[in-house]
Amino acid sequence: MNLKDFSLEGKVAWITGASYGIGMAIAKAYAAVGAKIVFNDIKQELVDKGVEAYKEDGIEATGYVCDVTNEEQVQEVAAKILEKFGRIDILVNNAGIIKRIPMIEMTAAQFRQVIDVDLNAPFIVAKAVIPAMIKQGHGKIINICSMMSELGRETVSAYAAAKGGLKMLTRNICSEYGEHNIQCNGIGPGYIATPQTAPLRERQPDGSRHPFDQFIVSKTPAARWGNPEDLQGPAVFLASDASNFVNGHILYVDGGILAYIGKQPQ
Ligand code: NAP
Ligand code: GCO
Repeated sequence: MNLKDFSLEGKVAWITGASYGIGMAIAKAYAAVGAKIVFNDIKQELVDKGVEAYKEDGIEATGYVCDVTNEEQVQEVAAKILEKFGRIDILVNNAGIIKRIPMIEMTAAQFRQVIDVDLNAPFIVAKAVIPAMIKQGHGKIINICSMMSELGRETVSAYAAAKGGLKMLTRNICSEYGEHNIQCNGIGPGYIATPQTAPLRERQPDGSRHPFDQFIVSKTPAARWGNPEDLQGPAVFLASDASNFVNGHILYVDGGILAYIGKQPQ
């Protein structure tokens, strides 16, 4: 075992939706171990903010405006990356949305929108990079899954359907392209403190903690929310040569949630 196996020196990594939050934390970790960072986001304003934030950390990230549900835009970004760097070693399908609406109140259009961003888009982006990865003779694809790849919860039917599907897309990419030395794995974050989960942590008018916040802390053996930084080590591992025989796996980074039935009554 050579610890250099964890290095990403000289590799090119594309992280989708990485102008803040989990995607940015992963990108910063990749840069710290030597990778060149490319990211996209849906709005110019977000891309500009992202580029600035990377710069503050001494990272020269390349940012593109691109809607991951738009196959033409995604293919264009893949072509630009190949033109600029000549390779795409790592793809992280991070961009995602959630709609917390009881299923019988959710419109079919809202359901489809979540499926489009959280499931169809990872297919579109992976499809855009796999040919280059085959040519290179190697590639790493990491799909950001969720607790909802395994568990259900009130109000997140579309998200759970998409993230469950993303788990199976991960296994299928592994099955279909593993022989080309492409490893496709997932990371299933537990409850991570980011803007996406901010509504679940809002203080109550009387200053007390949100009931969902209390519920998550009691449901997590680690007894806390995760931070985007908790995902950095696992993400580096799955992007690096240290994981070359790990394929089709979902690595849950959840402080133990999936292992735990919940606090027993006192
Ligand atoms: P997030 O709010 O989901 O951030 C994702 C980024 O993707 C945002 O910048 C967002 O832009 C962008 N995006 C949305 N739709 C897009 C599109 N069509 N094309 C391009 N970019 C798009 O924040 P996050 O909490 O860091 O989540 C990152 C990933 O982790 C998501 O896949 C999420 O489902 C997953 N995840 C999060 C948690 C958690 O607890 N936070 C737990 C498990 C899994 P906008 O700001 O404009 O929306
Ligand atoms: C929710 C969703 C997400 C979670 C995450 C869990 O319960 O609202 O599941 O917001 O943060 O995806 O892994």
